[in-house]
Amino acid sequence: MTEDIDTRELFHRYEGNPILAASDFPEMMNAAFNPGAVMFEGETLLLVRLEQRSGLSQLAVATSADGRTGWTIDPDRVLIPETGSFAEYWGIEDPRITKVGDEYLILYTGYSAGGTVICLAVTRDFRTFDRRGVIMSPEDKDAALFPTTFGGRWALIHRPAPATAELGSHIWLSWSPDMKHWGDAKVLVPARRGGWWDANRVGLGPPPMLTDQGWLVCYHGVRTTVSGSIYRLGLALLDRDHPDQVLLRGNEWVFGPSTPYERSGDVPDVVFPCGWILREDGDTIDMYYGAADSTVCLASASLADLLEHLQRHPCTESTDLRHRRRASSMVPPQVD
Ligand code: BMA
Repeated sequence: MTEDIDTRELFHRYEGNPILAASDFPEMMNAAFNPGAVMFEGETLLLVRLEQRSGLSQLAVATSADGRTGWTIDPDRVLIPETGSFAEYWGIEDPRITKVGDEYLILYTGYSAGGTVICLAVTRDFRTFDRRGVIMSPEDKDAALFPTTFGGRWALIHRPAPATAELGSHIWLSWSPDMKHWGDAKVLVPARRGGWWDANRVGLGPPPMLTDQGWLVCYHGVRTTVSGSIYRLGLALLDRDHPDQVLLRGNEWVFGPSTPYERSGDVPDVVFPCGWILREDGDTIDMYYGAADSTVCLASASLADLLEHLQRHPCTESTDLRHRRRASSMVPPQVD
């Protein structure tokens, strides 16, 4: 860690970005992006969202010894939308992977004909996947599990969407005794309002990462502009034993689209990570993200830097939802 943390970027892009594109996969695909990431059998394993030319997505495995180069793609290691499934009717997207014992729990978005749902599949080898079905009904997405229970209960971070967009889409945390029945839900990270970079819509990025200060959370915030949305990333820290308590939330975004491969593509101005890996030095975080809904990229950061940044730039805005009604009544009327 160096002194000038406030005057330099926290994340450093890999110079070989993008590390994977649709053309790296055997079948004709439109795009490869938004990968989950985990260490598996000593290698970096990405579960990549592959969007077919039909527009529907599936998930495919890519592995690499150094997490940067020499990706191996085995065409048999895929999770494809279940035939006849209502929940996966229009494909499956954006997996987040949590290792629990010998099992890898994959939460992904099912694009159902009734809206987006959160689905769970369990694997030990990333060859066969045991589908456990829908765990959150529409509209919900951007979900991950913690790798441990808290007082005998599992915790889930997710992002339901309200019927009225004006109310904002916030990150929630729900509890379950058995990973099937979820409740006791509470807003964890509300979207801010007004001119904030994370106004109106936020969602979890990779699964929470345990640090000596608590659970580090990376989330995306969406800024809506006259020329489209900008997806950027921010940080929060949750209490180690009570993950429904937010210890810190950053004020500023820490990573946003700036390179040509992030600023142009199928959906311009999007960085969207679903996985990160803490390397063996205990400090280097490799974050794998989708760039512009088109390719898979890598950016790395120092864990100590991220935690220090959070301490130095805590949230200054009241995100107490009880203030939202007044805040929203202050929103000027839309003008065409
Ligand atoms: C979100 C998700 C992501 C996507 C992003 C930008 O709502 O659907 O899969 O990368 O929008 O298009």
